[in-house]
Amino acid sequence: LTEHEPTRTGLSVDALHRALLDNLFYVVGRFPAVATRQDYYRALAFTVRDRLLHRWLRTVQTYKEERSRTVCYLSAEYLPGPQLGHNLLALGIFDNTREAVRRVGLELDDLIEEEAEPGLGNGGLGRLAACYLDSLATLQRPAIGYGLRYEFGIFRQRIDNGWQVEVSDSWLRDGNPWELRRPHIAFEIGLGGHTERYLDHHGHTRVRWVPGETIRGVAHDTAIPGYGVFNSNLLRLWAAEATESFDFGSFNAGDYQGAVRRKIRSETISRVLYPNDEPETGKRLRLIQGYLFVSCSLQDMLRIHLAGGEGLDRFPQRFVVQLNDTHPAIAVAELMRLLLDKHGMEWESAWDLTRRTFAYTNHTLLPEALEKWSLTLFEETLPRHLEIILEINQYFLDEVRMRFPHDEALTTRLSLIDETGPRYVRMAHLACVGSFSINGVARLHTALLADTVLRDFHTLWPERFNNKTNGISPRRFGNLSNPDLCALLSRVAGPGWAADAERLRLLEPHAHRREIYPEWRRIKLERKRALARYVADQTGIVVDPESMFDIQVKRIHEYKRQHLNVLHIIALYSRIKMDPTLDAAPRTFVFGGKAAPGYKMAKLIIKLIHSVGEVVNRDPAVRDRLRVVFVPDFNVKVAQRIYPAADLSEQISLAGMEASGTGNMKFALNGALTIGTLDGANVEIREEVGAENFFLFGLTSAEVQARKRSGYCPYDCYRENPVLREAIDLLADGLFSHGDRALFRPLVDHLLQQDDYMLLADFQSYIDCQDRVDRAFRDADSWTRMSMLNVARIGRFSSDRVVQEYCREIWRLEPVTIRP
Ligand code: DL6
Repeated sequence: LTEHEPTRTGLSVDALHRALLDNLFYVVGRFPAVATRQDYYRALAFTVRDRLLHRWLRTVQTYKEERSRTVCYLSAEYLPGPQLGHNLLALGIFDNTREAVRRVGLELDDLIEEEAEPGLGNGGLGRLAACYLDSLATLQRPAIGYGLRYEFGIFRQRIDNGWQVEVSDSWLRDGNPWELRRPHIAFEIGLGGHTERYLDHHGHTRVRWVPGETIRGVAHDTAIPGYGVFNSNLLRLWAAEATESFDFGSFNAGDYQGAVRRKIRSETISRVLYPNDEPETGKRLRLIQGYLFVSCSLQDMLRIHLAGGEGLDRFPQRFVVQLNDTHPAIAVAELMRLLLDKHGMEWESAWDLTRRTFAYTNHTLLPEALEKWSLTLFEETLPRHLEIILEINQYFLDEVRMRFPHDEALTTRLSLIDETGPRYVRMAHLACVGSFSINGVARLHTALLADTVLRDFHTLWPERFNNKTNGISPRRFGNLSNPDLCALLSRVAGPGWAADAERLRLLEPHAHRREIYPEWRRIKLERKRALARYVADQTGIVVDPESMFDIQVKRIHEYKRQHLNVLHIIALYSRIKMDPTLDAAPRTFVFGGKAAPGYKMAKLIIKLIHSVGEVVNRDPAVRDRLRVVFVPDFNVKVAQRIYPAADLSEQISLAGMEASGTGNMKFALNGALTIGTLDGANVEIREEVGAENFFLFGLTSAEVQARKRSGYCPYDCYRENPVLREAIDLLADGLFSHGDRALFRPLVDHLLQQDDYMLLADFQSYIDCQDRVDRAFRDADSWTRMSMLNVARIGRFSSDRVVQEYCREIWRLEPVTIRP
């Protein structure tokens, strides 16, 4: 029967094998004798895409026929990771494909390695968006992810003499077999220019925006298949193009460069993803980027809606739009503009509709990460939007004054315009005012939001606030990253946990069965060996897979406190040097993560990790006991190697700083134990896995605030703690910098004088906790049981659970089953 399966849709080994050769020849244009692995990867990707297209078109058709309510996720960032493995898993054809690839004499894993990953995000926020798209499709909810198709994603990180060097990421160089360019789905956006008033045929004053220039956004679509279901949703990314690609006027006048200048300028807009933590640089382009994808996305939604034959008043019934942080917050003003100026709606109706459409997720409490745009820039770039924002503000502040008539200070604080100095538009305020729901991403984060940065909004509209604790895809960070562990889980706890992670609980009764421990440990050791090989290949450093793998991978930022981890390494190093008989488990400290190119202190922390590593790794006195490595270019692909190999997960940000964290969940799902503070989602993870299976240290966020209020003096900690003093002095004296006392001076000075993130206050508690970790690790059986309990109890942090909460409590979205 399978012999007759169609080449483009069949799932048998035979059909896949035929399709692979077919695509190699007819799409990639190569014949087997000369084809490279990259050619085969592409041919296989096209083979899988054919099968996805079938599902995807069926899905679109069904959603349309059933007039399904759809969530549109607006996000400036996505980190979907490589697609091939993920899609094979979703389609349930991993084994058949492996076999089909073997028939051409290759290994599937080698082809999976060939894929360049789309680095269209900075870190947790972008990866979260990708997990949610995976869950939405798996839960059969109609959804479109909208974003930007950056030609260059987040930079690739090289390390040169311990320093981060940024290299451009041309992920599209070999083409992207997963996407479909949709030239017929394109929208124009305006920029600059001025506005004009005129009377419409009812005699009402209306506004016309006459932009100084226009640009086109063209859709590029990628299918997002659900796991084990027929639904396939859509990630639609916009690329900027010129409206006219060639200016014949300039050409005829002999200005040949001028003839294509506009095209080049327009296309620059979606050229590159901005690294975060970069204040002020390239501000205008960034504003335009945000506007481009937001405007195209809203125009697309209105097009789809109107094509369904319903009136605009029904738009909020059909679409709900989630703003992933404030990057797309301009959507509030843009939807108003489209409704008022393009569709001739009256202000009240347009505002009512807008407010019923948007919901906003906040992802940070860091004041410097709260976006604001100078009024001048806004006026130059989006003059009509500024008018609309000012009008929204006027109505909004009137409402505030009515409710709180004698509190002008409150009005000033709530205003969409910051007028304390040069004037700015506060994007978080715009998002709050324009949304019916405002959520944080972990219980503590939501509570702190309501208590600090969004306190006044919480006073005003407490009913709009809600919490949605983040989650991760068990498919990506379980099945794909750690297939051996997953096979064991399925055998012991039963299958089905990948689509229903709460079923991991079924592992719990087995956590006491010692006969399973050797296999549990063998799987971990295998993953550690694989990581050790990768580390040796990337860095030349040889590490011992039997040692404890103590890992911190995430963006490099002072608040995440990688340097606290380093202070522990220095302290441990000097303890072993002083007492070579010290009984401590051998450890390999693994770091990874990118620093924003303009963030000097973060880059110095990367240098610090390397410098300490250099001294420790070559010191015979600690040989076989300590190793420090930095895995370059941390991204989704590398992450999938790292989480499964971890024994200990470092989640050590200062309490109250990390909104949620999601790495913490990925580590635990792979059986690592956490050392962490009561920050972000750590709080809830600890509750779930049990306090006895979590290594807790540090101040609570309430204690942090109290210490800061009472005048925190880091120097006192330094003076009073000899271990800390020794560690800092070694650093300051140049032990790790070939005697150069200036290199780490900025870091030392900052710690001693300011220490914004209170490393010194938490130092001793961290060191003591690390001693507990050491003792626990040396009791292998007890450690294994704790590891199993972490996995068994981490199910709540599946992105499926969160997406269900979003669907129930914010989006009001029902499943739509797609039948083959
Ligand atoms: O919610 C996803 C992720 C959280 O897990 C991290 O704790 C948080 O730092 C991150 N936030 C951002 C915000 N950036 N901006 N603006 O990336 O979100």
